Amino acid sequence: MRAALTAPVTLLALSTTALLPACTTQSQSKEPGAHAPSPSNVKHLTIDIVRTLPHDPTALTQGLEMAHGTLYESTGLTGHSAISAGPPGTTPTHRVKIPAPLYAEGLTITGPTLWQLTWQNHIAIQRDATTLTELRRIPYDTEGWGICHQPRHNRLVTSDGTSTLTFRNPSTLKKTGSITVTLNGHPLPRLNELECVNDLVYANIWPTHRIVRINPKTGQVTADITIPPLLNPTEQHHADVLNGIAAIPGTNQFLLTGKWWPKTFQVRLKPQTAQPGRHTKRQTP
Ligand SMILES: [Ca+2]
Repeated sequence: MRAALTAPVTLLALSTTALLPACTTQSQSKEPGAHAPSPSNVKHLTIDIVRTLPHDPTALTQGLEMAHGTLYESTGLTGHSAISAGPPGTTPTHRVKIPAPLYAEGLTITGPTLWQLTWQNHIAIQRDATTLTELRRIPYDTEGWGICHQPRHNRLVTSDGTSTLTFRNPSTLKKTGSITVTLNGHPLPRLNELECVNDLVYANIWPTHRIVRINPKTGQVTADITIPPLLNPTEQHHADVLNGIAAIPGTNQFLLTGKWWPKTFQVRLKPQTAQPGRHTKRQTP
């Protein structure tokens, strides 16, 4: 169960290598020079914190998105799921509880409405984006993890915990295509919360404090973003992993939060000057 993860102390130690599938070994066993790897075009980025905002520490964040000054958040767990909306860092002005058996997951705004996924209920809920009132439910064919909207392509991008991003019709959620996400040629699984920014897709990798930027035309990861420990040890002890990415429209900044995090962080991306992974530290409770 995704929410049952109780050992975040181990998460920061997960390296890129640890997340790669077994095929990595295969490529290492080839004769030297047989298929020399090409230089990586993946940028290594990290973040600067612009400001820190409060976040509901009881919110098991599963989806985060911002539109027209309103921050939308979908929170999970059966019997505790909800959707909320309001100015960032304030008590939400709107909140709708989602009773069992539904377990809410990602959300995305599609103009005057929004879609909210469920994890294993095979249901997607369409809501009024202003009032959050439920408009309809439709069947959803896979596990629901992340979702974001690319208006210029008239499509939704969804994740299901694998390395596949699925493109969907924004009105019907029917599949219109898919792509396998790869990092240096290897499929990258556990894509979770998504954020569409123009033609690019950002995804955090469950269960890590790591975000990748994906070119959805090719599936290739173009940037590997290391998120340093954002919570102090006491806060992290009561929290779970990072799982919320919301681009702030009109800026190059993002809001980041996580499951049961007491804070939301407004951040901007910057190049990582040290070698990737070298300064990744274990976090102690
Ligand atoms: Ca998002």
